[in-house]
Amino acid sequence: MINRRNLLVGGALSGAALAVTATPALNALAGGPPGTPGGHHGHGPGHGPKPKPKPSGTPPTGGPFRVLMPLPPVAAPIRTRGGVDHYSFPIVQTTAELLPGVRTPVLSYGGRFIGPTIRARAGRPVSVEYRNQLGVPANVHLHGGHVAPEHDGHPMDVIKPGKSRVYEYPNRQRGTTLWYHDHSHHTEAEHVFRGLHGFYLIDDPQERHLRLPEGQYDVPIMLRESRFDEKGNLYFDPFDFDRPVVLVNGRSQPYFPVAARRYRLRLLNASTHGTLTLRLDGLPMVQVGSDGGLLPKPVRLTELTLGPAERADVVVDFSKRRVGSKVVLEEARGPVLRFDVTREARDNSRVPDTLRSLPPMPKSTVNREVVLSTDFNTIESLINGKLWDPNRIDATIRHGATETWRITNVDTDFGGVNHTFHLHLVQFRVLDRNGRPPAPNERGLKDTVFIAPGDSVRVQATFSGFLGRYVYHCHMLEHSAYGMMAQMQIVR
Ligand SMILES: [Cu+2]
Repeated sequence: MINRRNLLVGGALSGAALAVTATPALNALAGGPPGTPGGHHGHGPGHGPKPKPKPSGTPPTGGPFRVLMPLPPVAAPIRTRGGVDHYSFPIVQTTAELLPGVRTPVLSYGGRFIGPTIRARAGRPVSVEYRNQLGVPANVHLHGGHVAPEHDGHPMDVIKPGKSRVYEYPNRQRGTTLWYHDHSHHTEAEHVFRGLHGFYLIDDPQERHLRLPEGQYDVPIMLRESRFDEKGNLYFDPFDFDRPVVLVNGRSQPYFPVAARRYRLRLLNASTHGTLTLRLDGLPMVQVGSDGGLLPKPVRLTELTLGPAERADVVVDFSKRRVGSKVVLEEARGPVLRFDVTREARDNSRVPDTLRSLPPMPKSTVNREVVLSTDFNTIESLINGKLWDPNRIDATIRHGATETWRITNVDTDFGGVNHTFHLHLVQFRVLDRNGRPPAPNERGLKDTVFIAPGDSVRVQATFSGFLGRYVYHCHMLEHSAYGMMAQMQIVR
């Protein structure tokens, strides 16, 4: 693991030239990848190296529903000056109790497996200093944030060991559930897997009149797949596609006491690879928000699928169950979280029939095609047939232009490879999926969209606010690490 990690980091440090050829080089150096880079059921072309053995033995998860689901603490600004809230966190290796009684080595923002939650307010800027105390480069991307390129955590723009860096976030966007995570090229998947992630919530005073549940009834929940060895260490292999443990706010199968009333649950899939499909024991999940904030109208769901990096704010009314009831959130892998209805409580919240109107979409002046594919011979992940090259601009976009992008996943071989497409800088609208209108819960603003094998999804966005270079990529971070990333330049 250490060797592979050093090699991965070496790749990032060697910069541009290596980045183009890094994937095969890296594979050879690392002893080769076991199998295909994305198929849940795929077996690859058959001539690849043997799979790396997975840890044998059972990790000490402690059994279901024995530990409380923690809430990642909300950070307090270290100072507030000129209407800007300033924060400062180390990026540091530490241990965390992910499994009961076990200290697992993790990477962290601010000393916690799930970094401190930043609660920002729409229109009020935030600045965060990160001090890199790891022995390797790292950085920070505010996922879904509308920020200047120098503050976006470009994959080649890293914080060197021992250095620090201030990121500025203007928060000129509507209220929503964002998150922050590492984006250092070649190491992003492992860094995020080992804990470089946290919530960044934007509260919007304009939304208070809606009376959605708030305060202690507004609960961020980070779900993410993991694999542990029998000692309780996190086991990372970029070609591990069926990680069995879903951590919920950093715990395996926790419980969470709730009152018999409405809650707003901010669900985030922070997995580096896995898609999550969730059901709540027959209780409806009323989705009110997605990546870019509130949906136009609430959407009642019995099942919710979240690709990596997608968010869904859902309102659940636990008054539908008697005090003493238990309500289990199930993922396709099994039960992941139990809500225990423990008490009555007053409830002045509601879910209005309309939540907001989205800004009108100007006419698109440019159409682009984005094809996501995997080369099963070289195990390279590609956009429009090309590997990531930080010295290449793949799309030059005029500032203020509205464009329509059609993203197609052509990976239907070997059982199919899922992808999730993420555009930096903007929130987009999903126009259609395979020529049909998007699902009701994809009709808000989004920054990440799930693209199943064979799917073709058209999205529309207006590229304004900042000039400069941003990336777009697959948010299965094992794929972006292996080349499925490209670059746009916003020009005057
Ligand atoms: Cu992908």
